[in-house]
Amino acid sequence: MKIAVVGATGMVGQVMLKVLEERNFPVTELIPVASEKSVGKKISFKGNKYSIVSMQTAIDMKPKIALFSAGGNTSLEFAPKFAEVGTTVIDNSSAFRMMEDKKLVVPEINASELSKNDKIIANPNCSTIQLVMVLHPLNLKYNLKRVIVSTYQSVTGTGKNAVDQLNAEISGDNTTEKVYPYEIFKNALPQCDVFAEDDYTKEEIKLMTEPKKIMGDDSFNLSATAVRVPVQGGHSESVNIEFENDFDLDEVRKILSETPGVVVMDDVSNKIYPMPLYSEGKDEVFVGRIRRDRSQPNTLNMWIVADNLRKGAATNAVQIAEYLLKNHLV
Ligand code: 11C
Repeated sequence: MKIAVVGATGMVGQVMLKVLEERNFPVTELIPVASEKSVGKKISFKGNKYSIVSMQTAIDMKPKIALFSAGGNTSLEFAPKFAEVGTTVIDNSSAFRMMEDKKLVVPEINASELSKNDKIIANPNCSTIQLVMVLHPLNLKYNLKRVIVSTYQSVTGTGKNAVDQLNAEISGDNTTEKVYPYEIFKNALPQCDVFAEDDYTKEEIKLMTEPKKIMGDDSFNLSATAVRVPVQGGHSESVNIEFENDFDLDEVRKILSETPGVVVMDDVSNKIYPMPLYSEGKDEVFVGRIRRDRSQPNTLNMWIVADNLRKGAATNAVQIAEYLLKNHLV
């Protein structure tokens, strides 16, 4: 299968290539696409070298699937052009996520909504994906009432320049161009992305809107605070969940440990809990610190960690592609 990866030199694009390779996705021809300044450069994939091409060259080659991770404006301009030549686009930007006629997909939850007519499919925000992987199975059993999520997000979510800023600050170099409004080393920024409505950031708004669309349920309330921390291996989330119905903690652990793609790491007597250092490079969503909220009934607290470049972005996109292939939708 002819596959294009748009944004092939970016942080997510590179992980997409790695995940396609690792999962042995049946790529017969890879079409790596990046900005004009990278055209002609070579990248390696499954032992072969491929030249980076321009967007128009890639469109003319009519790939079956294009995995996009090149920013919202690029997606808005070029995803429809790929769709016009028959390519199915799986887009990692926020451009199409909340459009009514576009599907927003986490395969473990709602891939069955997909049909052959979906030519542009949206991949959710990274912090959303790890949250819904845990919320969804619990919602089916206990019925969500209200969720409060506070995130601790890796600098890799911002991109290469943010990783460079952190590493420069760690090494004492304060001359590197700053991506964030403040230093990130030895700091925590209560701002991920720009401020938007009602003094929430765009990241917080994504966290409060995308889960309802993916889960097909807007009957519960969601409130989010997103914080950037000097961490690289993944995003962490402290989540407080109030249910309509009461639960049993052992049953919660059992439900989550039986959920494909979720791993329970919850043994505090042995100091076992998820951490970004552990999740880095892994495809699963890790959950621990599962405990009752003592302040009110039917409520629990938990800690969710995942590699934001993997399940939060590249792996989820490749899983969508795998589903399309398996179900003859491309
Ligand atoms: C962050 N979640 O960590 C963002 C990165 O809408 O896909 C991904 C932004 C998006 O800042």
